[in-house]
Amino acid sequence: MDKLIITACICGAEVTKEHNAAVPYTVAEIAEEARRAYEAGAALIHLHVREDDGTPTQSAQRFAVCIDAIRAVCPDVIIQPSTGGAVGMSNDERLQPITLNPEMATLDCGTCNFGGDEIFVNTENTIIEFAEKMNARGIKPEIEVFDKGMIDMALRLHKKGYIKGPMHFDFVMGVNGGISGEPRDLLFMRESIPAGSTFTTAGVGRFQFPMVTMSMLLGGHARVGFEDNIYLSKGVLARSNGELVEKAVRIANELGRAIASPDEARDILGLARK
Ligand code: KMH
Ligand code: ZN
Repeated sequence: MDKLIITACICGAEVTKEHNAAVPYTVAEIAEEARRAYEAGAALIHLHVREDDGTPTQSAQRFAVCIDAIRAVCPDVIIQPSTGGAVGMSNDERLQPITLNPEMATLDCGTCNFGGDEIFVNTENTIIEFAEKMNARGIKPEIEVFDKGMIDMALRLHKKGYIKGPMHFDFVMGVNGGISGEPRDLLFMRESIPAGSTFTTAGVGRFQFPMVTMSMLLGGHARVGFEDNIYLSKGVLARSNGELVEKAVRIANELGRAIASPDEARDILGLARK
């Protein structure tokens, strides 16, 4: 089994300081949360950025400043900007961070209810546009799928040449509108991707640690962080993303799964070093 790549999704676009005061907004807070996650064992930072007041933004300039600040404290970590941004953003707005030519970025492969009246819109043409623009820059997509049908969409676009292999998936389990986070759900997702693909698993809320544990057992990778879950255990708020990464490392140690360094993660994911 490959070493375990731990992704820290430190900030997200929807979670706020009202949910957990440790959610980072400012450049300094984002860099500090990245540092804590990295020092605890994260090889990859899935990055959203905010204005100082917490408003989500996809501004390339804000991403550049945050990436520089993260690089200063985590020199070799893989930084994966979100192209999902926040619900309601336009495609052009969402695509801004790819102009910085990151090693990776997310590619969301379908439309999904996000609770209440929120809909995260990714039409087929949007997915193709994002994939082509990422291909042109040599950016490896992390294929974010919130439901099994989104895997099928990714496989269709792979067949048509828009998404290159080997593919790397992120199974997001437990969004209010997507697939749930029961063991059978993760087995179904894992069995639906082609041999030779890699996957990480993100469980939302109470599904975070059950899903990452199962992912570790299945040979997948693990994503933890405030974007998906703010609790260390039932009713106990995590004080930083670092605590969530530490917990994932403890579980991996118990299961005998070694932790990948950023460069080992690059080899596993086939990333072109930039
Ligand atoms: N904030 C969600 C609407 C991604 O990063 O690519 C979308 C999201 C997915 O977080
Ligand atoms: Zn995200």
